[in-house]
Amino acid sequence: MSDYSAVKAALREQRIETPSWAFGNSGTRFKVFAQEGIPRDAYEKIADAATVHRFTGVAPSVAVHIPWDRVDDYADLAKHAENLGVRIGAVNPNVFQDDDYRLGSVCNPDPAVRKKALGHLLECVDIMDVTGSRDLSIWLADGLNYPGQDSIAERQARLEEALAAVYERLGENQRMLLEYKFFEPAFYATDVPDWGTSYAHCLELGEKAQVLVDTGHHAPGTNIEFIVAFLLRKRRLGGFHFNSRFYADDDLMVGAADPYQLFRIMVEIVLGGGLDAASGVAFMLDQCHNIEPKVPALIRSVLNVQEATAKALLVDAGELRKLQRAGDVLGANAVLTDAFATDVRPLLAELRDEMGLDPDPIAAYRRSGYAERIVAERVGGTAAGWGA
Ligand code: LRH
Ligand code: MN
Ligand code: MN
Repeated sequence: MSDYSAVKAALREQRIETPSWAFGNSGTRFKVFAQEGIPRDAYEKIADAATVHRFTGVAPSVAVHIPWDRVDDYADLAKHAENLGVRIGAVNPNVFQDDDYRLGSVCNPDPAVRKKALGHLLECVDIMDVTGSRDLSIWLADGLNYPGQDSIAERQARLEEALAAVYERLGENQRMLLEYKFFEPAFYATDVPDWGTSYAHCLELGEKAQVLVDTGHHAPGTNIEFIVAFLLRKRRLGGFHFNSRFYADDDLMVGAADPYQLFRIMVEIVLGGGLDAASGVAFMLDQCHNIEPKVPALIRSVLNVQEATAKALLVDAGELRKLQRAGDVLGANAVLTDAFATDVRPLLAELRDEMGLDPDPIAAYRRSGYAERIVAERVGGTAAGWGA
């Protein structure tokens, strides 16, 4: 059995970033169910993110999505975050919602549209300069619906050109995370469909370009922990967008669909040194809470990541290696399944107590009156930006 104090020390250091858009209303293409108390602007989204941090103690940053979180003064927004005990994390450009992007953004056949998209990506780096953000988190909706619609190869060349221009613009302590997704909104071919494509572009660009793994962006049955182990070993795992899925990019709460998969991912992270701050792996959530209340859903998600991490930390790495070398298939497998079967909730409750937090963050949130207060104070919350 591992040393609990080391497990707790590692958990204390782990940081989980919340996404601003998860606090807004969202839905499917069939219906957005509006909730009460929804943030009306980026300031209120940050206040909700700060609330998640207040009860969990490990979520001190919030990712923003531009233009969903557009404000006049980003320095003021950053100051607001700081006043509430959090900071602005990754900046996510949005080059998928304008009419101009019907045929893509940086891969669009029209140079004028490509120029506009690149301009927005660069503008987001300007915002990072002001907010002190490290990561530009790029996801492109570019792709094709029909064979023959455009040249797959030429689109890769256009992509390369735009990414190189953004990379050039990055400051010394800034990175570019390139997220992939195998389909949707494009249904025939996506321009960054998988980790291999993202990795190849990142390799060409340089060390500040890293792959972002959104757990919902793979075909069913994909071994995500393999991808994680590979990228971590090659020092190209920039971070995660955690969520869970039953079918496609469902964006459900992380750990809800398959906690064993989340555990297996975290095992590779722990064994590969991905919890060390020096590894630079960013643990971010990317979820939509279509029918459940947002703030407690995000608290629950943070707890789910912590539970998976705690179980992964319980894996006895020395014993595992010994059994692996001895070819003890069942023994090695049991090291993992034993750790997964351990109830880590008492350990996490103890840790929270030591951190001056309530051992049960969800119950504490419910008692706090925050939910009632935002319902009373906020009228006319906005949609997160899509799905309406
Ligand atoms: C795309 C995606 C990407 C976007 C977010 C809203 O499916 O995962 O990260 O920025 O959803
Ligand atoms: Mn994502
Ligand atoms: Mn997604």
